[in-house]
Amino acid sequence: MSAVFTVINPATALPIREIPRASVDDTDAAISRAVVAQRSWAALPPVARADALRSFARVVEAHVEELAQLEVLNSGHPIGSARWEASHVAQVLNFYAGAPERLSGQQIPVAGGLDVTFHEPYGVVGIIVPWNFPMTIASWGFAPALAAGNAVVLKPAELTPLTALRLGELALHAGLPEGLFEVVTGSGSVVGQRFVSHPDVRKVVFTGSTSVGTDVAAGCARELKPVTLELGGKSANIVFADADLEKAAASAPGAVFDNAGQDCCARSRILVERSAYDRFLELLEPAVQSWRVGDPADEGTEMGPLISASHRSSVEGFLDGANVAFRGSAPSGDGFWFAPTVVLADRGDRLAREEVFGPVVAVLPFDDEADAIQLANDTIYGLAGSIWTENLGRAVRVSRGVKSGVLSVNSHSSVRYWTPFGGMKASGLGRELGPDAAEHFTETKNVFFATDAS
Ligand code: TAP
Repeated sequence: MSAVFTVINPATALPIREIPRASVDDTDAAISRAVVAQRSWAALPPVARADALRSFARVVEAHVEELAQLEVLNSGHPIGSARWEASHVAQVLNFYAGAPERLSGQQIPVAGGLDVTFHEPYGVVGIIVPWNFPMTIASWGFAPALAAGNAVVLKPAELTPLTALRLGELALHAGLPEGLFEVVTGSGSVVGQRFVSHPDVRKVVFTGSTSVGTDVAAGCARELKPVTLELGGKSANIVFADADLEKAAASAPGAVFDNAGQDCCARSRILVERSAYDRFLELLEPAVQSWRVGDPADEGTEMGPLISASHRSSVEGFLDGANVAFRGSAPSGDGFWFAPTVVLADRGDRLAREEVFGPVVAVLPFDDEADAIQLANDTIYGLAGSIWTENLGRAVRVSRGVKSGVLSVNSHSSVRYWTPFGGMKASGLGRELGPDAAEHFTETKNVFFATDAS
């Protein structure tokens, strides 16, 4: 394996720059620096850690445009989305800057003394992130982990390391101690695996495919190391005939084609009640055709290219033998372009069950409420989903019946940093974000102080 790898601009297929590929020794050195830095970080007064994270947030805020432009270049994200992502990192840091002073333990009544609990940091936390949302997903791990008194070693995906590297520099610029937040670039099989096997990495946060996540979890089990997994999805957008069909159809392209469908929460199955099926498709077609695909640097663009040539081939493979209803448009020429595609699928079809991770959506009819729930749950995944209905009781029943970690009714929202996020079944283990995330980066210690005089 070469000591460097070349980062490519997915909108042009041109090289951007070469990035070092860390060896096991390089990774071990980063972990050793993190071990040292963590001891002093955890010993700081909570207010000092809070101040340092607020300062990091301010520096990120001041660099939103630079980070956004890097993401446009490296990931092909539309500039509007990339700005949102960079601002989101600052907001996540600000939110968890409130955590150090709120990590209260308990006082538990015990005869003959005083029993109290402490939230102790794990030590060094290893965070492995994918290429689809490089900086936001990283921040969901590093902000609460740092807030709880841990050091972080972060491995970005080889395809998209640029914003993570810049965040590492900005952390130092903000005054975070050397070694506390180490960004280690390189391959998953070397750097990522070393996070799993190294005895000083005491917790792993992995976001990526279900197959690699399963291996990471198995490796962590061998080391008796806790792991959080955020994995794949095949989320359902369930549209009942009593819904506001215009609104449901107008919002459906954004729910699946955002980030070119390379979104674990993509509503890549649209399930429509049979009596509204034809009308819904009529409304969906113009919405898909007006979805703006093009140069990610252009302010009006809603969708950029796919991340790589090989990923485009994999997405294309899903269209073999598929019943394509209609497609949107995409630029031709260099870059890994793929037009948004709507497919009419049957229940057993690969497109109805497997994650595409591209701008392809399968539309399926259902008969009634029970059938909708059964169909929504007919996948190994359980990450996100949406329910469109004007019937409140039905909205409650269906949202309780669908086995997914993150659902929204009459909207497609998935991620708010102050609410919990994560999947059921093959979509993951554990939760990120929300009010409890910092606590998830601690172990509870119980201490009994005897007070009896004798
Ligand atoms: P993966 O191939 O699983 O890669 C994810 C990360 O794991 C990358 O940094 C990768 O490194 C690293 N990795 C690869 N092999 C590894 C190993 N043996 N040990 C440790 N780390 C290893 O996924 P992807 O193709 O990048 O991302 C797409 C998948 O991620 C989709 O299934 C998607 O649904 C899922 N995803 C889920 C979520 C949430 S929040 N649930 C969010 C985003 C994406 P390199 O590739 O750099 O070598």
